[in-house]
Amino acid sequence: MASLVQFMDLICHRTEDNGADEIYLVFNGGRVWGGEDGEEIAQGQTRNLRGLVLPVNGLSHLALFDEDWPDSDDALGVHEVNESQAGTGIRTAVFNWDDAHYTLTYRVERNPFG
Ligand SMILES: [Ca+2]
Ligand SMILES: [Ca+2]
Repeated sequence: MASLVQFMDLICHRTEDNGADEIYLVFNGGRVWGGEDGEEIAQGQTRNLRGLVLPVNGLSHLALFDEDWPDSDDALGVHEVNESQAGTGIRTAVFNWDDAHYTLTYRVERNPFG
């Protein structure tokens, strides 16, 4: 049975760049938030991701990146989301590679539509 992951608050505790980052979120290999150029975010800022709800079948992978140009983008961390987490309440993904520090809260629920 499939579950749904609902994302909540993405908090930037520390950026990877000097100044603002341009971040985007990748779920199972596809970019799902942040757009082509990334979402500009500074230390101490929060983004509301509650509009982002995605299906989770088995084990899924979430990754946060900082867009850089002309350098290649920086991976800031990966996190596993599992459909078996359904109904276990609010969880926190931590992305802290490259001296960056972001947290993203989310919850997994059983898909009411099957
Ligand atoms: Ca960077
Ligand atoms: Ca950047």
